[in-house]
Amino acid sequence: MSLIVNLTGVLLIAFIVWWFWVYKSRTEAAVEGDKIDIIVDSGVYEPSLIHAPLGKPVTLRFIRKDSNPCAEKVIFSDLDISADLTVDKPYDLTFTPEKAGEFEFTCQMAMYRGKLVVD
Ligand SMILES: [Cu+2]
Repeated sequence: MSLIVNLTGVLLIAFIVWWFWVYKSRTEAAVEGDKIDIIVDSGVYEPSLIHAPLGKPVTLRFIRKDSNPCAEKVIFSDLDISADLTVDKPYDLTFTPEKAGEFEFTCQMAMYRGKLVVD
C-alpha cells in the first residue's frame, strides 16, 4: 500500500516538473509585423517564448481566457511593466524594447511564465 502511495507521489512530482519546466517552455513565436497575440489560459502563455526586434515598437496583445485570479496580472519585472488583464477583453501592451536580452514575464504569483527575447 505504501509503495503505491510513494509511486503516486513520485509520478505527481514528475508531472509537476514536466508541466512547469518542459511543457510550459515549449511554444515559441516571433513577432510578425509589430503585433503578436498571446493567449492566457490554463496556466500557460501561448506562445510563451516570444522574439521581438530591438528598438521597434511592439504590441503584445494579451487575451485572457482564464478566470482564475492568478491570471489577472502580467508583470515584466525587469522592464518595470505590468498590466491588468480582463477575461475575454484583449489588452494591448505597446512599448519599444530598448535593450537586447531575455525578459521574463509572469503573473503576480509567477505560476504563468513567459519570456520575451529581444534581439
Ligand atoms: Cu498566478
